[in-house]
Amino acid sequence: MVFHKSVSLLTKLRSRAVQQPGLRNSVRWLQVQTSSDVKKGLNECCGLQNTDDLHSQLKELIPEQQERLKKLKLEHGKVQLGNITVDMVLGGMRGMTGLLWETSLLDPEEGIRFRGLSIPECQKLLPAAKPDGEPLPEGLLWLLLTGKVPTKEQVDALSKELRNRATVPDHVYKTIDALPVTAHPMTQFATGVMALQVQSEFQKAYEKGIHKSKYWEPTYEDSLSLIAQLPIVASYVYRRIYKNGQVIPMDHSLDYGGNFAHMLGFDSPSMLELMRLYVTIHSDHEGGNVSAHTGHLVASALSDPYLSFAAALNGLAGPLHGLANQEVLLWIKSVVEECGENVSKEHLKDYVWKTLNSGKVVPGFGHGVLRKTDPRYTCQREFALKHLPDDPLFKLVSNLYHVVPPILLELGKVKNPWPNVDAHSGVLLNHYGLTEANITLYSFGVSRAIGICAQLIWDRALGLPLERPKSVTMEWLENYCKKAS
Ligand code: NMX
Ligand code: MLT
Repeated sequence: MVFHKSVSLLTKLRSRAVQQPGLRNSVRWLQVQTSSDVKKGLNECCGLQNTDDLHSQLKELIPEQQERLKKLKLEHGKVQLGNITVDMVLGGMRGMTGLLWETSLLDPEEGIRFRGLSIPECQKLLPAAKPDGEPLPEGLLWLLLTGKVPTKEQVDALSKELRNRATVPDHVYKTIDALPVTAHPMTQFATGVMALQVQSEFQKAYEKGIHKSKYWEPTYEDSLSLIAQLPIVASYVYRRIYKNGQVIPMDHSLDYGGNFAHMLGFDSPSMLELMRLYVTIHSDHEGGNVSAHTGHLVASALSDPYLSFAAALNGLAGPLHGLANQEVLLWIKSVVEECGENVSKEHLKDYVWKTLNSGKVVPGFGHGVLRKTDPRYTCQREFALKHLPDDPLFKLVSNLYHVVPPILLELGKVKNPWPNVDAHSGVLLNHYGLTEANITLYSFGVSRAIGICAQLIWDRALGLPLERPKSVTMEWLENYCKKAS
């Protein structure tokens, strides 16, 4: 039954793609996976044993992808991808193509595609906890790692595996407890991740002299354990700070996203669905964003997944990156405090100008790559329209969509005036009771591990080298430009 359903879905998507060029990427990817779907379908029909677990699938895929990379280097290694300008060097490397990142690709106009699939396609194709429900993040992890849409059975098995790996050693809690309860939640979270590092299989294997061709295996072990343990550490920090340390144990009948909401203390079915969506859409945003790039850079020195991800979390904690979701919620609450919930568009405009004139950015708007509304914003808006259409803060977010972009355009320097993912997330979590603004940040952190770790496993499988770009001084640039002119 599952097999027939997925074959008809694949057929539908393929025929749509013939008419929509934007879908061609997904289709190329769908064609690649058809043979293994057929094999799986046959196995199911004939009652053969299913050896399609995540680890075995990766093992099968790795040699193929290693060959692909080798061929790419050999045949096209000298092809130019563009010119590096002085502006790029001085402008945070914006627009400079310089990283290999397999799990996702960001189009400035269309937004993110996870292994070729857009967010709406993921919502349609990835298994959910209930009919027409939001995608399960475990399914996205599978997709990012293998490039294949998993079946519900595969996702359930992965959920179970993650639950089995979700035991956090006692010393981790003790390490967090050594910090004052007033320490920034992200400091407590990242400290917890560093304490988890003690268990790194990669580090142990490296010390024993593991051959480089096998690096990916302990990286896979560490990555899955880290992903499994993060919701426990994040919810421990939350409950320590805000709920007198009353910890809620994991529910072994729940999936990954559902359990995260449950351990934070929120059990309403809509909140569970929100958390599944939240974790899915924040997981990966190609390789150049600060957290992903940091994780990748640190890992390129053969630091293990715990060390690499802790570094990524510290990047995520900056207000221009992940902390923007906290800034948005605080900013929206400050609007309500000053102007009331039913603030008019005119007052809202004044408030936006006041923010800009005090030398601050309007949080939740703009992007380093995107040039249109972030599809992660759009899908959160659709969630709000379905589940909380009358929430006053949601209405405020909707009004901001009309008020902020023209003002940012008026500034004349902002390249993208449209809202990004962070413009919406805090208000949704707030609706279900997660009112403490900085919790939105750890949820982002839990989710981002899925993308960073999936790529890190591929970094090791493909043997990607130490990352070490060349830097220059202003004097060097001045001399170079003089000679060039
Ligand atoms: N409000 C005010 N000014 C802005 C904004 C904004 N929302 N966005 C860009 N600008 C300014 C920017 O500060 C820069 O000014 P200056 O030249 O004086 O330094 C100018 O416009 C040009 O910046 P851009 O090239 O458009 O943007 P850039 O790629 O440098 O930065 C962001 C991208 C995301 C850092 C920037 O848009 C921003 O600060 N947005 C608000 C913070 C935010 O929402 N961050 C979350 C990003 C998504 N995430 O989850 O990580
Ligand atoms: C992200 O999700 O990492 C942000 O949108 C920032 C980015 O992509 O640069």
